[in-house]
Amino acid sequence: MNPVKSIPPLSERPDVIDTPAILASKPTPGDSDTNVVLETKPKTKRPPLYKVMLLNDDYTPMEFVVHVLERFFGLNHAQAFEIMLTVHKKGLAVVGVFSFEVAETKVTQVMDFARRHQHPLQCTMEKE
Ligand code: TYC
Repeated sequence: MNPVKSIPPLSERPDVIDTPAILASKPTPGDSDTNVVLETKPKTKRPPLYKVMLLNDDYTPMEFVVHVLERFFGLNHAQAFEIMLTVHKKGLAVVGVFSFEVAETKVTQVMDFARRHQHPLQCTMEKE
């Protein structure tokens, strides 16, 4: 006799469940739970993003704003000058989009830097 047991097809094996949504639909005697969901949809929601904005005012020197944009937002001089002019003309501009923590850090850094230099420059953030 062949000592190797033949393995039944998966569909005939009570220990193998190939429909993963509900893995415990057959109540075991003595168990009170019946339909226990053991697998759930993977949740991969992206974190929300926040716009960081600079606001115009009549007193902060243009060169100071350009310096802020270079220093805290990694812009080159031409990009920084262009965004500064947009803020100056339009009243505000988005200077970057970041995760909550990074946006909050940028706002704090800019506000502290402006205050230390006694300029009224305002920087805010808003959920995208
Ligand atoms: N309006 C300022 C001035 O004329 C310049 C300025 C630009 C100030 C951008 C703030 O976010 C700002 N000196």
